[in-house]
Amino acid sequence: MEAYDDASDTSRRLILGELRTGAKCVAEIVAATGLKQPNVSNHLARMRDKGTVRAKKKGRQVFYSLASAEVEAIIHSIFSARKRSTDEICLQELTRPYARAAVRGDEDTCNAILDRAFQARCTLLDIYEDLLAPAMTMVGVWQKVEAIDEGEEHMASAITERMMARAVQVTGPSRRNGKTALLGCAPNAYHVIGLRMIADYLRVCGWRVLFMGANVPEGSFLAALRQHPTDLVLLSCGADVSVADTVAVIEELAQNRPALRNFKIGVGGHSVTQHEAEFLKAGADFTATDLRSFVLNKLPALEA
Ligand code: B12
Repeated sequence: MEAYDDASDTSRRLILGELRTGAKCVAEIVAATGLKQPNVSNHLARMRDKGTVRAKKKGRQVFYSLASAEVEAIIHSIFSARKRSTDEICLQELTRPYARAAVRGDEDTCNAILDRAFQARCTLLDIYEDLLAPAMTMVGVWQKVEAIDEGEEHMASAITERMMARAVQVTGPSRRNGKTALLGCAPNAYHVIGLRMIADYLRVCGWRVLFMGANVPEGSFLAALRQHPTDLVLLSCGADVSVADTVAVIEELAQNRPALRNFKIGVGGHSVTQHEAEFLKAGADFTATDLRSFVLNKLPALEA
């Protein structure tokens, strides 16, 4: 059924979510989703051709709604699975117990917390943004006030990376969308957990993902880009000490991209809030402060 296909696309899922509550015009959908108007119109036209939505003219305006009871049932089942996850457990309440277990090296408890999230059918986005990312922020606070030592921080990081491997296995990839993303950190940049979250999310959305991880040696990004036609290069800069190295990588990528496929460059990580201007000046097309804002504000255009 085409509706399942449409709901696997991030922008279309947002639009279909809005139409669940009744017919809406383009302006209302734009206001509710934050997507750009041409983007919304384009998706609606395609979904109308496929029989997922229908259009009805009222006066001078066109209102869109889900095309049939069958489509409504499919969209309802997709969204109620998502809703149940937030109804049954509150991931934010599990953040502290998770972080405490992770710094103690108590992987069994971390696994058990993750199992609860799976049972409640939480999405990968919710598990990453509402449980694992805030838990790691908490670990950072504890380390800063010296309530834990660096070894415990490392242990929590390693456990979290293993939990993410589990979460992404459970979610599984959707059908390939034909796009390729290359992800990595500049030389001497070691904050990789956030970037891995982006990589996992792209993979489940159907992207081909080339994940190079932390501390990618000089020249390796270009070597990989020559080998693999790539639509998007994503870098993470987790600490201010890595800004100069990250800027150097962006400059090198931006200089070489006309000769390669004209890929977009995006930067995220803890340092983008303070250093966004430097990354954009070096040639990045965008920055994003977290996974959810990347998914909502940047991914739709990249997938269009
Ligand atoms: C774990 C950790 C480490 C681990 C990293 C292990 C690993 N495998 O990644 C280790 C021990 C290696 C480490 C080292 C250091 N760290 Co550290 N670290 C942290 C900690 C506790 C958690 C980071 C984390 O994983 N967070 C969870 C993830 C999910 O969050 P995130 O990285 O921000 O990612 C999210 C977004 O930023 C975004 N995102 C991230 N990348 C990308 C990329 C793209 C393209 C997009 C779209 C989005 C995106 O999406 C993610 C999900 O929302 C933070 C504390 C904190 N408040 O964040 C400090 C922190 C980031 N570290 C810090 C520092 C200073 C360091 C060191 C310099 C310490 C030292 N003196 O050696 C070194 C630097 C190493 C280096 N050169 O890279 C500072 C940075 C402050 C600053 N402004 O510079 C922090 C904030 C701690 C603090 N409060 O002082 N660290």
